[in-house]
Amino acid sequence: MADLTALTQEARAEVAAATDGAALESARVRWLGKKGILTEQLKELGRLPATERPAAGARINEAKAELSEAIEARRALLERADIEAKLTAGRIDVTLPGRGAEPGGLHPVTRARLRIETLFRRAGFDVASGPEIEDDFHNFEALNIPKNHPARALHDTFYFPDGRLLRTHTSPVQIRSLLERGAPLAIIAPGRVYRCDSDMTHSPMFHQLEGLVVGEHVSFANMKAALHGFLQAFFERDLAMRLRPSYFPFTEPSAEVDMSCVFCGGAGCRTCKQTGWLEISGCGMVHPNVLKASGVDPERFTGYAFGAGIDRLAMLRYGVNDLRLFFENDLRFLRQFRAFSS
Ligand code: 2U9
Repeated sequence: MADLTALTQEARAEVAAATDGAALESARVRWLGKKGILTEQLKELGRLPATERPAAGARINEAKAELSEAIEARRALLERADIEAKLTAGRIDVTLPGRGAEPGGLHPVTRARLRIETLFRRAGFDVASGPEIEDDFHNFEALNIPKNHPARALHDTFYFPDGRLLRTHTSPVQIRSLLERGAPLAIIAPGRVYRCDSDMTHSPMFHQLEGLVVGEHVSFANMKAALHGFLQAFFERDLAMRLRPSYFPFTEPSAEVDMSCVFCGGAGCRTCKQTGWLEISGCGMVHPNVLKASGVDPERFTGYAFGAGIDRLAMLRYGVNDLRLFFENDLRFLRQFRAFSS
């Protein structure tokens, strides 16, 4: 029989020299396979005297077991090294700057609306909302605009085949609030409104802010102070404000609200058409018919209401000269508002 110790040493050296799984496997087959060198040794046992066979067989099996263990240990080592190599090659450098991580920002109209909501909340108003698809009663009838009233023609209403409509103002929100909550109450209703009208200064969808205060001693003077206070807070400056007589079916008396031009301070410029004034809102004392339709006793309660365009407020605050820019969603335009807080 061959020298088992020498054979085992040679086999171990081969295993130790294997640098990948394939080399290791071929070493295993060469030494421990069916026709492997150590396996062949077992077949030689028959040539030994019977008394030596058991001891010799045991030594061969021991050598086979040791080699098998060495092969498995080497396999585990190579596999670990392989995983380490893969991890090193695929390592992600978390300190590298990110790619394309552009922060988003709120739309300027949203910023203006949030700013308006904050200021009115601070003054004790609740923020109310309601459906954009309305019925004739909440959008017109309850607001003292009966069928065939000329004011309906001014509203350019989008109708659905079933008679429902896209609200033309946020006034129906306030009718619903009055019907649900009753008086006294102080709310603003900001939101989208729709009119079948589109040109340089009109969009078929725009954003309105309306406000309503109903109580036992609510006066025209209260309204004037609230509106002036709001405009000064919104534009963060001292502004002059004036009221001009006007007409709305849902308020009596009614007025248009002008403020001194935010661009020229009243001296006269292109934006204010050299008048020094900008038309910014409409307002008035809630018509008794409107209070009645909302279940409020007009003998006991009075109220004021106002309406303004949020888009226009945003244009004036941020210096935007074309309403359509708000609706095109051109990123080059929108990006300019990222830095504003509100
Ligand atoms: C109730 C009672 C009264 C809401 C009012 C205006 C005056 C007004 C326009 C301004 C520019 C609409 O955005 S705009 O086109 N609105 O002038 N709106 S008073 O009056 C109400 C609302 C609800 C229950």
